[in-house]
Amino acid sequence: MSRYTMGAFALVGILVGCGSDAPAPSTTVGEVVHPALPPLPEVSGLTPLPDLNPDPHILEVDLVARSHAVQLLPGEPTQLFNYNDQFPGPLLHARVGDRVIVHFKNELAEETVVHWHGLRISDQMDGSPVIQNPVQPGASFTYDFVVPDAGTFWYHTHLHQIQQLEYGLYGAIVVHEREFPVFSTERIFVGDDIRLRTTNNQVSGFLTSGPDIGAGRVGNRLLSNGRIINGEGGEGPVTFTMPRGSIERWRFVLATNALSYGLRIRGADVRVISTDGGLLPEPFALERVEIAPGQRYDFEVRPKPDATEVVLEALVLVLDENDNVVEAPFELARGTIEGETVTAEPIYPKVSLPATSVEAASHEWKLSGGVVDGQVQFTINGVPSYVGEGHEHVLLETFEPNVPVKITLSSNVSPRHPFHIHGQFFQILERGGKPVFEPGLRDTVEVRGNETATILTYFENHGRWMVHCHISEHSENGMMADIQVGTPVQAHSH
Ligand SMILES: [Cu+2]
Repeated sequence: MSRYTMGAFALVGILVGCGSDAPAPSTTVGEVVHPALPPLPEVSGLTPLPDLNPDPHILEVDLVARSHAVQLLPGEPTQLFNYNDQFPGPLLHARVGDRVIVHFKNELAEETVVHWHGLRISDQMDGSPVIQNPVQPGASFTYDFVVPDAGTFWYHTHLHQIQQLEYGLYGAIVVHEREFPVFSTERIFVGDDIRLRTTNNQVSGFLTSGPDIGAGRVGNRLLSNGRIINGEGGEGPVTFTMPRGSIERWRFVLATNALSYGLRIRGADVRVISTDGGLLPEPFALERVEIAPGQRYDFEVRPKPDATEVVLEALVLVLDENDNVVEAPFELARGTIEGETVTAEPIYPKVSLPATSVEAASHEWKLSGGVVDGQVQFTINGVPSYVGEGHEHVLLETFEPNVPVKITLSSNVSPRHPFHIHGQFFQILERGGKPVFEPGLRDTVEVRGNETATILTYFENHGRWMVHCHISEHSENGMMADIQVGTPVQAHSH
């Protein structure tokens, strides 16, 4: 057996989740030796997709969207839309520079597309319903791209997102650095919420007005890796054991329609090591972070010497018994300390971010909304873009590639707009005109009501890209447009 094939073999073994602690053999291609990807333990339903391709630099998978019944609560199973009958969808695990081929089949009774959130790939593969014909019921589409950046990402539907995302069409993506820091264990958690009928456990009806449209749909149940963690009958947090002395990497993706919350890890010394766009130049310690729909964080987690458990909590605004809005903690994941180990310090690769102290043209994107002809309509710079069944987006602006641009986003309606720019990363510089400490690359920034947020981006990735609020109820009611970076390419993949 050639060393090449052996490498592939090792990769496949890891992807199917072999639980061995022994170091996996390295992958050798020509003269370049890549250490094998670290195993990601199966954490309550996040099963990596088996790789159909023996080439260690190609991840080739089958992905099917279809209706799927999940036992979320005692009694009737909940009818969802899922990828490969998994909730969340299967984990995609690759290394930066790998080619990813996804043979996607739509077995839903309605059209859909798949968007690879945060991956700076070609716009032809981004899942834009403007560029790609939506995948009709029974039809297939092959997504084929090279992953350019390491980090924690996710994939999800980008059509009829109010319903399809609520019904569970999402999954996580882990892309490892070429020289990745080695931890005792890596774990990944995906947060979500869902609104279920109390009578029969089914996803409750979608309202076309009122708070659901105004602030976005918020659930009555919180989910962690597809498990209900609050209220009666839920499975509770994801649980596992971790030895004292371990140093773990915990990745987190927020896949809600609209709910933002705080994240806190108790019982450990914690540093934020990565944001949407990958590792930070300098990890930092913080009591808690705020996370908005679409965003990601990676944490370095070291159990405190006297801790008996390490708990990941969502800090969510709820109504107390006197109808006051208060913040309450909900356990997403709980590691019980068991045994002891000695862990080598993880070695982080050198990371430098694009310069922010630069001359840059200033642009303004005003996020707004109101009632037009009895219909709630959201707008960017006064223009609603995505309304009803049409798949056309207004072209908001054209940018030169690789030129720094400052964009000040402002919101005069709604509590918040987590604003997502496809195919690009940016850095958050200011809020309300004042510098803020929100380090790292982002693809989504939460713009709070009556506040401005100023970002800086270099628009490094050519193409036509969607820009939109990640609250599905806002994007699908107008707060979604396209930008063009560089010269448009005439030939589309229609
Ligand atoms: Cu919004």
